[in-house]
Amino acid sequence: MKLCEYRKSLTKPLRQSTLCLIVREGQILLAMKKRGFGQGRWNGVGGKLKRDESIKEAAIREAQEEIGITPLSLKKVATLHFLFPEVPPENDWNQEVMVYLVDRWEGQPIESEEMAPKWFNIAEIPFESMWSDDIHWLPKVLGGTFIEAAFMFDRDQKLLEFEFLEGLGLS
Ligand code: 6OG
Repeated sequence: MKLCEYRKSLTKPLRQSTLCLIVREGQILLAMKKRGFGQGRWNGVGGKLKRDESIKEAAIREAQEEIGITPLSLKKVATLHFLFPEVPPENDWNQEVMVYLVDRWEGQPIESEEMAPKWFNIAEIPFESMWSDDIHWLPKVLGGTFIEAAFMFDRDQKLLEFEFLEGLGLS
């Protein structure tokens, strides 16, 4: 199925999730996911919203839980849809992810049960050990472009197709 057809076939809103990219002069803090969805990949920190929580509250809570820091500035830089048409809906892999850049925070990044953080030079981001969508949008948002995009994967988490949807009011 084509990405545009699958998007049209979706009948309910996607589950919302957050992703914070912590940045400082020329560097980005990524964290290695130690378990569950995305295990073995470097990523920003984030996760699903809890009931009655705003997106920003969820982004802050997840950063606290996963690497022990409290974001003080959250700048929205992307809305991304991740779609897995071949995976049963009850697995809950389809999601709408709000991405934030964070350049002020409290606390020192520490390893948790779920994630192990590490600073990378922006010129040395380990894309080969990240979700395969990242190379298509992360350099753009780090360069200051706001992104709306949808990415479709197969059951083995291989990227099949993607679309940039700037200006189409995705979120
Ligand atoms: P939990 O479901 O473990 O949070 N996430 C993705 N990030 C990237 N870069 N690519 C994807 O392509 C992703 N799918 C999900 C959102 C999952 C965390 O991983 C992000 C959340 O921050 C498929 O609670």
